[in-house]
Amino acid sequence: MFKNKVYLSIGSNIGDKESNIASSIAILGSYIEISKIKSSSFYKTEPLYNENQPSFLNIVIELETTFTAFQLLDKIREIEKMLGREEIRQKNHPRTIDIDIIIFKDSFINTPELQIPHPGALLRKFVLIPLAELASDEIFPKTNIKIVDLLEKCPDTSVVQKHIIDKKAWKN
Ligand code: PH2
Ligand code: MG
Ligand code: MG
Repeated sequence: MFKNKVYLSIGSNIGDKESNIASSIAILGSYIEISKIKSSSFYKTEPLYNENQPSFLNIVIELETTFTAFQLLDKIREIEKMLGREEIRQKNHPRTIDIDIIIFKDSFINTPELQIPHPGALLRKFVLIPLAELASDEIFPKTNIKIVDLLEKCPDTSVVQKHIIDKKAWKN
């Protein structure tokens, strides 16, 4: 079956952030419909939009999948629930895990429940910096601009720092 190349942004700012992110990757990798997962470095990032909350850990992962975008969204919601994310939650409040589809092949989707490419991605260094690590020379869908050039133009001035991961969190 045809495989779609996908980029996901993953963030956590409650509890053991490293292990929350590690678990989300492990669960994604357990589906036979998902393969070739590659992760960016981890970044410690200043919270955007609601500054009155703990700092985030953020990464971007690349993967291939035979899921459609909406099937992947369903799985992501299940994984977020498994990892303790509360279902009814105000926008921009702390979360154990948040997994957002940034790019799904060259798809353009604009529905109330799913927008692809992610409309906020170009304004967020916590997305563009790890994305550029994996795909700097790729064109961001619908912009005709390389990801590395989008990062250069990004107006976001928040702090995004490389974070050395604690290998113990990855043993389970
Ligand atoms: N996610 C948000 C809002 N603000 N800030 C950072 N640093 N990292 C995030 O993942 C993040 C955010 C909404 O999903
Ligand atoms: Mg989000
Ligand atoms: Mg989300």
